[in-house]
Amino acid sequence: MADIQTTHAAAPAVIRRSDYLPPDWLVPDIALDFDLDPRATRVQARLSITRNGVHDRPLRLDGEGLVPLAVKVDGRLLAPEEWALDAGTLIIPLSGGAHNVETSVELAPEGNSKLMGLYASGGLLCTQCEAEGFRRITFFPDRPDVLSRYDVRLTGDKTRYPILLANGDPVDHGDLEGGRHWARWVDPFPKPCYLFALVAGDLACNRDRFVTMSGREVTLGIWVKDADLPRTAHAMKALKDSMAWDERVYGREYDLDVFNIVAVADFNFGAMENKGLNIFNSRYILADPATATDVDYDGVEGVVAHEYFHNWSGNRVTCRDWFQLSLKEGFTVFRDQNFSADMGSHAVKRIEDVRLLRAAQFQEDAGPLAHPIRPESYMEISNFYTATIYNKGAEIIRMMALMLGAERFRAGSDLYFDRHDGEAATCEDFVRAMEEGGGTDLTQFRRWYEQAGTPRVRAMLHHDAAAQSVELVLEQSIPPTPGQPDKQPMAIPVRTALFDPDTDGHHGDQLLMLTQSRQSFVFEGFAAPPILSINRGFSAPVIMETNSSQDDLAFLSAHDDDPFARYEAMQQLMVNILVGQVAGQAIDEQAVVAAVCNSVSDPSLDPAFVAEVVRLPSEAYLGDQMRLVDPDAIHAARDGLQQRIGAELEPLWRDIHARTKADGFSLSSAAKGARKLRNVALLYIAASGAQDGDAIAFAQFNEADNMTERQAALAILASRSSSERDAALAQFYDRYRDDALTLDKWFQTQAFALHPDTVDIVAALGRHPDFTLANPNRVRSLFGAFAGNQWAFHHGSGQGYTLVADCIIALDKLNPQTAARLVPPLGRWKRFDAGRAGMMRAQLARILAEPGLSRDVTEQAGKSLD
Ligand code: B3K
Ligand code: ZN
Repeated sequence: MADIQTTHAAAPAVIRRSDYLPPDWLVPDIALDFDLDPRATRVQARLSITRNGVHDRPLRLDGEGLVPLAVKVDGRLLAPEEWALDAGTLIIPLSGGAHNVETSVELAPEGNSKLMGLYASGGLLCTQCEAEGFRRITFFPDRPDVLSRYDVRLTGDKTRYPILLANGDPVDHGDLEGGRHWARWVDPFPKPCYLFALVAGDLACNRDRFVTMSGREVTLGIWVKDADLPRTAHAMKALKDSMAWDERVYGREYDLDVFNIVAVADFNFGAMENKGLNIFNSRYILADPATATDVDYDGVEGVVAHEYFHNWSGNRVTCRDWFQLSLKEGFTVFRDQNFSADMGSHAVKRIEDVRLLRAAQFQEDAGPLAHPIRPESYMEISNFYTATIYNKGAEIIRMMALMLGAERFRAGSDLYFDRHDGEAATCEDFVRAMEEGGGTDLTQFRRWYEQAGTPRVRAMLHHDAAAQSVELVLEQSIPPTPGQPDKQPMAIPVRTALFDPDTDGHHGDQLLMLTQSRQSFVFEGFAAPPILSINRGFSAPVIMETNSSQDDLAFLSAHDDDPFARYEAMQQLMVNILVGQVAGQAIDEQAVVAAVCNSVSDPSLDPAFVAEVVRLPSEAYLGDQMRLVDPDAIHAARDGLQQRIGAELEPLWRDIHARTKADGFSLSSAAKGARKLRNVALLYIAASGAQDGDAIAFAQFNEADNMTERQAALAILASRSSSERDAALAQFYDRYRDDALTLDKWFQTQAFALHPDTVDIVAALGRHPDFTLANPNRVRSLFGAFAGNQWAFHHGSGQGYTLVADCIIALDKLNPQTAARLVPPLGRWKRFDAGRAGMMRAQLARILAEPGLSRDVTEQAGKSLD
């Protein structure tokens, strides 16, 4: 592969964790004055600064794209030779230990297509500062360990911007001449600048209240466009549930008089936890039965909770530097996962979380962008908001919680919050608090923060009939990852049980600690060989390999009392068949058909759980199980098994589909579970080859009173070739063309479709009048979804690679952060045949050769080519 030459600009500078130095200057207080205008917003900043330690270094204030209109120190206007601008940074030599520094700049939010800093979205002005957007608003030491009290005054046109919001509590407001008005907000809690926010616009409010555990009343507001008000009830409920949950489970109370959330249509991420003023991608706020699926409802609940929980895990205790990002993100994901589990089903939530971890994080850990949850270096921090930092980070906290037990984990988290309240902390501070508060030694466990790569654990069970004992041998290995050729053994908590096949019971759930490369555990009292249930609850984020037979897996899929292990046994049963078939082996499918039949016929099981269990693993997950991915063979094998399960159990699926039809809409767990199972039944009816499959799906599409059933039917039809398919897509478009979030589903459903023409369809959709690169949701719906469709993206023609690369190149000029997130699928070339690998590399090289490429995309594409 050495033939590919790239001609690109010098690689961006590398920032290293080991280079951390405390800030030279602190900013205990900042006053900001915004004169808002979409084309010319004036920002005046007054910083009280103090020298940190003994040194003679000048004040350096980060800036990006800013031109200082005036610079004053202690009230005196500086002459241009008294300051300097170096690559955006404002440098002011100062002699004393404390000063007031004032700057003023002008911004054009309407022209800000990066959606970082102050920008315009649908008539609103809003901000996004994490990680380094504040430097696009004003000159400031833009690093998370500089904490300041903010006093913010917003002035703007009263008709255009009747609502003026910022962090903290509102303290004053008033009218001005010429139809203008102002508002002042003060946030008493010192915070890093990445948590700064403002919003100005014509917004309606869903207002509510929450009384905290100490009896303080908090005014809650969810601010949206007037027409969207009816779609805010679920978010408000989620917010109040989250506030109560954090008090009950972590003893953490809200601390300001108001808590505001604003929904915006153009947003690079899901949402942002700015102190007292969360700003959300509207897709995680707005929900009603006609346009939101149950997955969307759960997404709203989970993200509202996540951002709220950041008030403690992120805001009150923040990060010292961006290498510590998982300190707030991993912990907060763990908190939101447990909240959602408490609100719904623990079993189903765990399955969903593991499925996501495997799909996103295991892939990342196995590729060129693998990094530890506490990285050692980066070029562009925006590239490190990854599944590793978030989801693997959450698993690391989960393992600590498991090892410590609930009470000791709570003691550790109390110590962490209390000890570091108001500080910028490190991952090490968290681990130390867990050790001291929880009374344990996590020395070896710290390797989870240092080593990238998913550990592989091999489990072998040997029965000794004479000694009536079993020996469980566990071996761990961690594959090399970029910059880390050799790995040390991890401390891996493995929940295990040994089942007696005759009684269906087991001999107790045990937590085994695997700390060496190879370890043996002996269990006495087994006259007959038991069946191994291992990594129960997915106790550790590892790839587990066992010597379990298909019979053992079938047994566990019917009898395991740990719901995750039961799901896992069924998945493994399916994986073994499909991977075997792709390798050319004929493996009996009957065991899976029988196991699926058992699960759907067991009335004691929760329908939502059954729906998870009987679904085949995704094509991408099957690809991950193979050294070399053959997308066509995987698709054919999976399609074949789906058809067989559909056809053999057709009467059962028809029965389920008929009896799960609800009378009216409800968001109860039972109703959601019924819809989930109903949609799986429809999938299998359609897959069975039944003549009326498309008609049944089309009928569900037409008759559904909710988006969960309508979209599922559309997705099933989108993968087929029939007049019903075309009619459903056309009707969906006509009905929802003016509703951006719902129209996203139309794009996404077609991009995900397992249809032989998906590549051409996506190419055409990229030219559709409703497609725009300016809206990240729309881009993700089409090209993000498409890049996750293994069969289509890896089309043998290589056209899929070209499409995504074209999008990355065009988008990079507008919004590098969102463009960079599309790069990783092209970086998986090592897992594909030489033809595909060559084409993927050629696209990466083409991207890198693009003049003026952003730091974001340069880092991702450059690392992906290595
Ligand atoms: N903390 C924000 C992340 C925003 C990152 C933008 N590059 C969202 C969250 O994790 O809650
Ligand atoms: Zn977060």
